[in-house]
Parts: sequence; structure tokens; C-alpha cells
Amino acid sequence: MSKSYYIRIGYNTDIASNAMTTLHSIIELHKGDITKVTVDAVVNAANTSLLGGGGVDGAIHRAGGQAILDDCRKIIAKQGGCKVGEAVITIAGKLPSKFVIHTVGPVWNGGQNDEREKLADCYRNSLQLAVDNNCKTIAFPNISTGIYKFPKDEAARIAVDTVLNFIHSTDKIEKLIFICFDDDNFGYIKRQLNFKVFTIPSKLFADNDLLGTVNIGLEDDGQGVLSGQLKPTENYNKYRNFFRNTFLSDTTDSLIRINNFTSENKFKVVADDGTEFKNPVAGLMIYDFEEEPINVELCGIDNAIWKHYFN
Ligand code: AR6
Repeated sequence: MSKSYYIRIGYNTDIASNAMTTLHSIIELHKGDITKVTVDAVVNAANTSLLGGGGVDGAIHRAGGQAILDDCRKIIAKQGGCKVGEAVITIAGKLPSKFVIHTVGPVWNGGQNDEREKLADCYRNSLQLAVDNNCKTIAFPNISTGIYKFPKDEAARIAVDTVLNFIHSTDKIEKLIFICFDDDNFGYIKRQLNFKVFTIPSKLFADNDLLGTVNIGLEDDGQGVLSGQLKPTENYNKYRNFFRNTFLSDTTDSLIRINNFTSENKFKVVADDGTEFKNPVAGLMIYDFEEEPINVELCGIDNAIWKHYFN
């Protein structure tokens, strides 16, 4: 006999979901050339000399013209360049934007030289400089992921984490655009953004018994993830074994993960408005730390995109 589990989606009820909606309207992701973007400030992945170079730096100086370099030279005269992780601001010359914020990313050197912290500093200091200069809209390239060889997936995580933290702490940034030049960076940033932006708090039910609270997020490929904690109830113990027996074990990160709902262990997903997942594509993940409680991650989708994917 097939079991039926219910996952009720509790959107709209939590402040966190409003915060997420707001974030979603601030951050954009585009593929293309940052020199074509019209914002208050575009960020340049420069080097410590501030004299220009290849990659996005070369493109910005070429498109913006001599005026940017002249302004850079004034800064060089004053402070002798720019340190790794720091940022300086110049006019934008012929670019459609008003300012260029030049920041110097770390050269990836195996990750043992504070590269991650320095990369986060680049995003934070650039945003602070933008706010200090009354820039409300800003565009970032994928700093350090070109000539400086920072691993792109990790750079994306650091970029998204850092800008989300910053945006949470201020209301001064109205638009933040990630401009990705290549498909890899676009994919990595999108993945990070989807997970963060669509994460909403929800509740997990089984046999009409509340099993725990969970966060539902959507990943790039339409697969959702859900994280949270199960309550150690009678049902919890019952389902703990069910979870363990059902989900595929991923030994590399001690994560138990299921990618498909099987016919014997069908999950029924019902939104508060009665919308039902007829055919869930994603699955359930459980972080099993041996000790209770188990952390659960489960497929889900937020209401706005729910209907788009599953109607
Ligand atoms: N618009 C947006 N992104 C771009 C553009 C563009 N026009 N051109 C390249 N990218 P990189 P880094 C992307 O090498 O790794 C310079 O010589 C590119 O695909 O520009 O921080 C400086 O002077 C990559 O994902 O910067 C420094 O010496 C990202 O921009 C050094 O390179 C960053 O690649 C800095 O290296």
C-alpha cells in the first residue's frame, strides 16, 4: 500500500518571506558586457596599479576612454594605487554609468592566503563606496574569476553571500546587477541566487502531524531543497527510519538525498491555497548527524513560481 505524506507550504506568513521578496526585486542577473550597462556605478576588477590591464579592466578602460585613466592617476598620486580587497572610485568617462568603482580581487593561490576573505572584502568595500557616493544602482562583474583564477563556483557563493548580507543591512542599494560574461559564472551565480532568494519558511507534516519546520528553496534546475529541523515526536521516530530507508546515501558529504519520489513512497505536496504537486520532480534531503534532531532538506517551490512550473 502506498503511503501518503503531506508537506504544507506556509508562505506569506513569515517576515522572512517578505524580506526574500524584497531581495528578489533588488538583485538581477544578466549575461553580457558590463561596459554596456547603465547604472550609477559599475565595478571594475582592477589590479593594484590601477593603470588598466586585460579582461574586464581592459574593456572598461577602452570603452570609457582616457578620462578614467586620468582619474586613476590622481588616486595613484594621492595613495599610490589600491590594495587587494579595497576599492576606489573614479568617473566613468564615455561609459553609460556615472562612476567606476575599481576593486582589486585576490589572485587565487590555493586558498591558503585569505583569498576568500579578500574577495568578500572587494564586494563589501565596493558596496560601501557606492553608498558613500550616493550610488543606488550598481553592477558587478565576477571579480577574480578570470586572469586571477579564483574558482568560479566558490567565488559565486562568496559574491552572493556578501552582497545579500550587505543589502540586508541597508536600504541604500536599490538595484544590484551581476553581469556575467561567461556561461559558467552565470550558472553559478544563478544557482546561488535561486537558492537564497526563494528560500522561505514552511512546515512539514506527515499523517496530519507536524513533523517540523523547514525552509523551502528552489535551485536552478527546478529542483528544490528544503532545510530545517524535525521535531522528535513519536511520528518523528517512525519517519526517521522511513527517511533513512528511502533516501539515497551520499557518503561524500554524509548527506542522504533522494532525487525521485517513488510510487511506493509518494509525497503529496499541498500549498495553503490547495494547489497540489501532481508530479514532484525534486526530492528530499536529510542531513543525518546520528544524533537527533535530523536536519531535513526537501524539494519545494515558492508560491509565485509554483504555478509557473506546476499548473
Ligand atoms: N564585462 C563583464 N565581465 C567581463 C568582461 C566584460 N566586458 N570581460 C571579462 N569579463 P578578469 P580578474 C569577466 O580577468 O580575474 C586584469 O588584467 C571575465 O569573464 O577581467 O579579477 C586586471 O588589470 C571574468 O569572469 O579579472 C587584473 O590584472 C571576470 O570578468 C586582472 O585582470 C573577471 O575576469 C584581474 O583579474
